[in-house]
Amino acid sequence: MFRDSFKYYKSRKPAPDLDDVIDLESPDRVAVRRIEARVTGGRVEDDLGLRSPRKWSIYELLDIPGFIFIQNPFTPDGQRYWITKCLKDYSKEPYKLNINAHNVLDNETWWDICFQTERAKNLLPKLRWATLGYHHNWDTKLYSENSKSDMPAELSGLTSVLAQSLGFSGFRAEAAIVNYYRMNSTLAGHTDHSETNVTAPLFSISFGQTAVFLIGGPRQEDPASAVFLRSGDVVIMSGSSRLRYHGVPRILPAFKAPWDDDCDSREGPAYDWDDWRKARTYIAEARINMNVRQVLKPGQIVLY
Ligand SMILES: O=C(O)CCC(=O)C(=O)O
Repeated sequence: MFRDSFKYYKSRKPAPDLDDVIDLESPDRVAVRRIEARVTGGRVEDDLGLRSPRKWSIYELLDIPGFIFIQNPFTPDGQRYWITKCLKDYSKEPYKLNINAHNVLDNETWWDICFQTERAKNLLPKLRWATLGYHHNWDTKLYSENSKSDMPAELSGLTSVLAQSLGFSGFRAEAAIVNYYRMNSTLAGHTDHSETNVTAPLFSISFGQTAVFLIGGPRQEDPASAVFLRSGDVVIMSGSSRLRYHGVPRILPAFKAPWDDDCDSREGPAYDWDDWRKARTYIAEARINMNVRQVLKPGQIVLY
């Protein structure tokens, strides 16, 4: 049952045995179908901080049809670029943040306070989520035409390239949740069913420390499998996996830090090195997940 597995992996005393967690760094120990990326070709991958799709390792879990995993397709510069974006640009207007409700920002941004003032200690761990595009309403679980911002072009571009590489034509990024996790954070089990379109795939992109990601079945009663998600890993919930229960019972210290690696690529996305130095201190003890969805059906222009 999902709830029992969640409790098991969340427990500190006793700590869980991680031997059964699916580790796609050792894909031979897991029942998978390997997928070749469709190569779109072009410079667009460089600009988005992606390696050439020819080099991606992509697997579909046979026991969870439609659950597709791309093992870190990002260059080290790509990791630094996206981590900095999430912390500096996606944590301010016009996007919505959980901390807006706390009235702690007075014409300042979370980034400015946390990385340029002494007030960081209190506020830094308080950022838990940002919503971009159609803002997810956590109470009603509904989207509304009256509550939306533009989607950042680079994030739409990233998910378009990922979608095209996997043969999902026509994917439109219309809503995103950026989840910010500290080492003791968890995300309770849920299904993502607020979108009018639950047939389009959902893209989940992780950076920083490692998550134990738990995925069950369509019902709470179904058993769940745990999967390690490491920095750069991309999960696509498509087909029948799109509406399965999932959550994050545990964050673990990463044993590798690909965001610190040197880059061998010629051109990458632009980010400010000084900003990265600040973002790096955050990600040393945190995980970020960008969760991107299509909301509308093909041809649909507005929600109602
Ligand atoms: O952090 C993750 O890997 C999952 C996030 C998620 O499930 C969500 O935003 O709905």
